[in-house]
Amino acid sequence: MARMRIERVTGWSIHLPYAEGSYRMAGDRVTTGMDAVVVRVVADDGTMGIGESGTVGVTFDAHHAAGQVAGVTMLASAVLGADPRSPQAVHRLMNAALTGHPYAKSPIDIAVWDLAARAADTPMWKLLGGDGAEATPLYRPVQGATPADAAAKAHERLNQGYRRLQVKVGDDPIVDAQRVLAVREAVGDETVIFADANCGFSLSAARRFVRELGVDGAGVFLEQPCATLQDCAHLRDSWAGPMVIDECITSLAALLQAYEYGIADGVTIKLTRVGGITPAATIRDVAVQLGIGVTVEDASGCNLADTTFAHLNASTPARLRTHSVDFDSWVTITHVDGPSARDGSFLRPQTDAPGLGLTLREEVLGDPFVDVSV
Ligand code: 0XW
Ligand code: MG
Repeated sequence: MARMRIERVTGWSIHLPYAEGSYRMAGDRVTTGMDAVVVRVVADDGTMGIGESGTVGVTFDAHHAAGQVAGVTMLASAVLGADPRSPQAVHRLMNAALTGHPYAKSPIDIAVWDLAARAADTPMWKLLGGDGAEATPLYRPVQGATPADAAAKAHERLNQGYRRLQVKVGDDPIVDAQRVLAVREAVGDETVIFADANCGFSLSAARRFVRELGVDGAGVFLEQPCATLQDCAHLRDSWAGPMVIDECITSLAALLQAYEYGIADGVTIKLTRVGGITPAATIRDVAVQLGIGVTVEDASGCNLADTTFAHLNASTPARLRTHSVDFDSWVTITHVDGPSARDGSFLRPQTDAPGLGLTLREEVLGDPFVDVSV
């Protein structure tokens, strides 16, 4: 087989403003948009791949947008000349060039996977081991200062077509519980509710919160109640319901630790947090072997990111595929051409085109911050 090599790497950064103006997580972490980095990798035969990865501000994950730009600039040169048909080999090259900094590796890794799938003339879900272009349910966060606000927002989300809600909690445990109960009352028992504290509760506040929910816990999934796996594990004494770990899933070792503690009923794997598709697929595959429900998503992006989630989740066995996010509905900018990954209340790979099946709108992205070639 003739050798193929990466001949050019280009990177852009873009700010994606929210259509709804702002987004709030526990602890008054308010953002008005998300920052993303978009990478295009081109091989010597002209085959290209694209990837998007970003953050929802510096107070969510250990991820700094300026650091991502610096890291991608450095790694772009490191991967020149590598064969993109082995994304794992390219990822090893990046690890040899730079320790840590998964957020710098992620957009390059995603672009290399897209290129590899295009070179293999296959949609990405197939390269990742999926059974078909299967659908993943969507969820959407619900915020609101008061229980009545939250209930009204929940109705709005249902009207927007979402059937799964992520109610933001993690501040005052009593008010938060009242908000969750108001949403449950408003949407009925059929709607899946995740109560996501985004690490915001101390252990004692989390204990108070679950007590206020009542004996049946309002039928909710509790997402990342406390900041550490240890505190989430201590909460097990007071919470027998399902627990989902998000922010703490930084690596395969973290997944195994969460499993060991008995708190990983579900996990959320964020591509940028772990370093792209290569590590995410390993963590996902181990989670599946352990019988853990899996969400693959990220902290930022538009339709390029959503389409990546659609393919990753489509390649997760249906019985353990949880839900994912459609950032394209959150933001006012689209920097790719191609079909939306959103299909009503689901995400789904939309074409049989190889790779992710999308192309960049360079006129929206503007000038690149890095553009290197051999
Ligand atoms: C809902 N999200 C995907 C959006 C933000 O990036 C954080 C994340 C979450 O689970 O909180
Ligand atoms: Mg979360």
